[in-house]
This record gives sequence, structure tokens and C-alpha cells, in this order.
Amino acid sequence: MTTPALLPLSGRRLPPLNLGASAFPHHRATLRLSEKFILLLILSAFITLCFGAFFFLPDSSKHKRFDLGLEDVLIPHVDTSKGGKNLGGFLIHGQEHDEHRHREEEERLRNKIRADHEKALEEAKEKLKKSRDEIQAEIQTEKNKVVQELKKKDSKPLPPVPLPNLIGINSGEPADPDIREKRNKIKEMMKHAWDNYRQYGWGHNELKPIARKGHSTNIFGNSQMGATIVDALDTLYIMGLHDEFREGQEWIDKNLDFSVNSEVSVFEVNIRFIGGLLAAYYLSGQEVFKIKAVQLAGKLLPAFNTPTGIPWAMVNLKSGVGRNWGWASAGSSILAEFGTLHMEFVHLSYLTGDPVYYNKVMHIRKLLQKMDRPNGLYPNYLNPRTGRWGQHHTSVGGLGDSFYEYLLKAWLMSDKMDTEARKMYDDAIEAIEKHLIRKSNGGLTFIGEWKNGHLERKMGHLTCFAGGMFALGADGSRDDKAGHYLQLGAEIAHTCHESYDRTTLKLGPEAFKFDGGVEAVAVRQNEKYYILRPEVIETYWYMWRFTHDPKYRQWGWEATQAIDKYCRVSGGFSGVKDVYSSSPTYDDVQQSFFLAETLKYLYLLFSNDDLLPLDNWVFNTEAHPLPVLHLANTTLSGNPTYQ
Ligand code: DMJ
Repeated sequence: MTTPALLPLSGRRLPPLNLGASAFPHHRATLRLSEKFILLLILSAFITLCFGAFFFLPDSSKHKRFDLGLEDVLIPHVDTSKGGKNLGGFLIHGQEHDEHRHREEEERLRNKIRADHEKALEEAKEKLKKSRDEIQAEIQTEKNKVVQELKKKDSKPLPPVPLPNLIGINSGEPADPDIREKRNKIKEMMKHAWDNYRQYGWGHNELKPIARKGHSTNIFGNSQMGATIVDALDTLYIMGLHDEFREGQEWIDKNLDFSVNSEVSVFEVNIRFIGGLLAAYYLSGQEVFKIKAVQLAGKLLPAFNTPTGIPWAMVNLKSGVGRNWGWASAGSSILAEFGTLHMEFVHLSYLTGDPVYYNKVMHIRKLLQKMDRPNGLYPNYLNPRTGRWGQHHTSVGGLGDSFYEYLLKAWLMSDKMDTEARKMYDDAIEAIEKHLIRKSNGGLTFIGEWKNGHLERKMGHLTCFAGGMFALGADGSRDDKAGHYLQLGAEIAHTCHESYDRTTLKLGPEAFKFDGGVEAVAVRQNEKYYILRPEVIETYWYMWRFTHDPKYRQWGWEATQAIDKYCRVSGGFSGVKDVYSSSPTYDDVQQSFFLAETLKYLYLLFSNDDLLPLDNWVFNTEAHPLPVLHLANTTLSGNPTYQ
């Protein structure tokens, strides 16, 4: 009996076994039962052998599934040019030679794996000989290396851009000795605030001047980001406090780190940190401030990842997760927050050549332009998921204020090229004048708050900035109403001065009413505090620049004296809880904006106008001066008015 030859490596199938009559014709008659049995045994042994060979021989398809880069070694190839034939992926011609090569390669690989194993074992043994401390130190060194590498990458110099014309960075020293003396007093107050923060709160966000320790609020998250240092830098520079400025710069260079697991307010970080760093960069030319500003801006960008592109109020600097304030109407974002990014973001795009920042704020603008506005007014709340307004409340004070300010300043900052922003400002101001601005019985002009179709006759301290805004926007106003807006600015300044003058401490309350016989006076106990806010002094300064009416310097000096008398303590400056009380209690917080804004505006009020002239500089809402960008020749992609 012959059995068909097996070609185990060929993979050929065995011919089918025919156990019927045609398979063994000569034996048909003579086959007995025992012979049949032996034959069956032989056949079954043969089948078992075939199955064994089939299952235990190497399977090339398995090798193919793991891509170890070894395909060239383990998968047989057919070089058809040399007459080889591919039969089911196995070689017939030249097979022996390749099998040999194949075995050699396998051996080489096995040796390599063995050697690697031994090496790893040796290294592990060596490690185990070291003490725990040594191992930890090694890990730390490795970590530090990685951090250093990342830092190097982060602090790569940014592409050079032509610096805008920086005019008016000078001492602004007034000739009049009386004015000089007043200005020196304000400088001394700045030094008192800074030195105490330096001593007791260094690196913390703010200072508790009575407890003499650091202070922070949730707007800065839970980390120590030195908010006072960053916010105060440009004031120190302008006042010529150069040693203090250098101390601040050194701290920022070495310690200001934004890779922290901390949830911060996008708005506050933008106006205080990015604004502060950019202003410090433009004034001093020190590259570190620009680099830090850009790093920080990168950390804020994830806040814009919402269904509409309207940013969240808060973002975690590490994870990039954003959310809104729990108290805001229907999960809304706040107009004054997402509407107060434009100036800083345009500068960031200008300095980096990266349009991402510019595109983010222009997207917000475009979205707002498309929306219906009840009575032409912008409500304070906008839902970033649905793109719909929340409650129909409108305010030129808290929640709304700096949105209007930034429309005007976007136009000014673009060298008056951004006419779209100017139009939005003009439209908004017209609606505000129509619906929110009234005269009290006693003849005081005030700006109320619009709540669901009803005017609340109450004005906030924050709203007092609007006097300065109206004056700043007078030039270039629609229908040439410059005189009207300058007058409106003067009336608001007067009303706000009255709110100071009608208190015991000569400091303004947080909010004041014009209702039921009350004029410019706080009624509720929780609106009687003064927390070192700048808005009234800010308006005095703008009014001074545009009119040179000496009453603004006089009012500014009254406020300076009141602050020095009632808010100064040996550990710095504190807010007071009741401006109508002759024995006020302190809130024990030295706000960073006291150094950034209040003292800066006071100092400028008693300086010459050629220090930071308003034709060349635009102050952000935290009083950080940014230069006008003559963008006529610069392309910031996206807005045709800039091209
Ligand atoms: C500052 O942080 C800014 O002026 C902001 O726009 C609102 N108010 C505070 C100070 O009062």
C-alpha cells in the first residue's frame, strides 16, 4: 500500500481518502475482517500523524500579527525575480538557504533577548544596593531634568515684533511744588503698601494688614500667585520705585508658575495678571514679562471650549476644566467678564504673531452682534451652552461695566481703526442713556440698574468709572456730541464726589440710592463699606486730563487724605466696613487693585500730562497702560478693518 508523499512544509492538502470500492479494487473479495481491522489501525495512525503535523508546525500568520519589526526575518519572502515561486507563502525554490538564514536570525534574536535580560537584572541588583534616599534623590534629579527641559521649551524667545511707539514713559514731574509734594505723599503711600506686603504677604495674592499675613480670595484659586506683585509692577515703575520693581521682577522670574492645580477667574487673571505683565513689559522692555503673559494666556484658552465659544468664568489652570459661578443666572457667563478680554488678547496676538487670541475675542464680538438686545441693552448674563441671554438685567456697574469700557478702548487701542467696536459702543451708550441715566430730584445725574423692564434707582461705586469713560469717548462720538459726553462725564464725577462727601469718612460707599428722599447715600448696612476701590478717582483723573479743572485735583486730594487717615494701619492699608461711622472697623484686606489702580490714578492726577499721554496709551480696566497699536499696516487675520 502506498501512501501519498507528505510535503509538510508546503502546506499542501492531503488528497481525499477514498475508503469505498474504488480505493482498493484488487483486494475487494479477499479482505477478511482481521485484515480490515489492521488496515483501519494503520489508517487511523496515519490520520493522527497528519493532524499532529498540521497543528504543531510553525504558523506564519501568527508571526505576522505582532509587528516587532521582525517581519523581514520571520516571514519567508519570495524573490520572484530569481525564479522563486510563492505557494501559500512558503518557499519551494531556494528554500534551504532561507531556512538557514531564518534559523541564524532566530538565534541572534534569542541571544539579544538573553543579554538584555541579564543587563536589566544587573541594573536592578545595583539599584537594590542603594539606600532609599539615594534612589529618591535619583528620581528627583530625573524629574528636575524633565521640568528644566519643559521650562526651556516654554521660555523660548517669542518672535520679535516691532515695538509700538512708546511715547511718554518719563517722570511726569510737576513744576508746582505743592503738586509735587502731594504726588510725593502718594508715592510714600505706595511704598507703605508695598513694603508691608513685602514683609508680611510676599508671594501671597494679597495682604491682611492687621493680621499681618497673606490673604487670598477664590478669584485667584487656592494658589499663591503673587497677585499684588504683578498688579503693582507698573505703578512701581511709573513712580520710579526701581528697587521694588526689580524685586518684583525677580520673584516673577523665579516663582511665578502657572502649572498649578488651581481654579481661577478668567476675567480677573486676564485684567490683573496678563494686563499687569504686558504693561510691565512695554514699560520696562523686560522679556520675562512678555513670556509669562503668553504662558498664562495659554492656560486660559481651554476656558473657551464651550458650545458657543463664550468662555467659562473659571478655569482650572492645570486641567483646563472650566465652569461658571454657581450664583450666576441659569449657569450663565457674565457680560463684564467675557467682554473684558479684548485689549489684552489683541496685544497677545500682536506680540506672538499667533491669531488664536484675537480670533477668540472676535468670535465673542460676532456672536454678540448677531443677538437681539432687549431695548437695545445688553443683559448681564449669557448662557455659554445655549447662546441665550439669562435674566434681563443690565448694569454699567458690576457684571456689565468693563464690557462697554472695552468696546471704546478697542477702538482707541487700534488707533481708531476698529470702527466696528466704536459703533457697538455708540449704540450701547445711546440705549443706556435712554433707559438707565436719570436726574434725581436734587439734580444729581445717576446711572441706575435695569431689572426686567424696571429701573432700580441705585448706583454702585463701580459705576462711577463711567464718568471717565464718557469723557474718554467724547472725541469721535456720533453726531459730534463730544460736548454732551464731556458734560455727562462731569455730571457723573460730581454725583460720585457727592457720594463721598455725604459720608462721615469722606470715602464712598459700595452703593448709593436716589429714592424716597435719599440722594447719593447708602441705605442698606451691607452697602456702606469702602474697600479701597479706584473708580471715583479714575473718573477724576480722566476729567482732569480733558478739562484741567482744578476741582478734580482738589477732590482727588480729599480722597487721598481720607484714605491715609482712615484706611492706613501700621501693616498697610485696609478697607473699612462703614463709611458713615466715626469709629469704623477694618475689613483687614489690602486689595491688589489699591496698588494697581487707586494709587496709580492718584499719582497720575498729580503728574504732568506728558506721562503716559492718552493719545498713545490706553489703560485696561485694572489701570494697566497698553500702547496704542498702529495696526493699519499689520494683519491680524479675521477682521477686515484691521487689514
Ligand atoms: C478692578 O479689579 C477693576 O477695575 C475691575 O474692572 C472692577 N473693579 C475692580 C476694582 O474695584
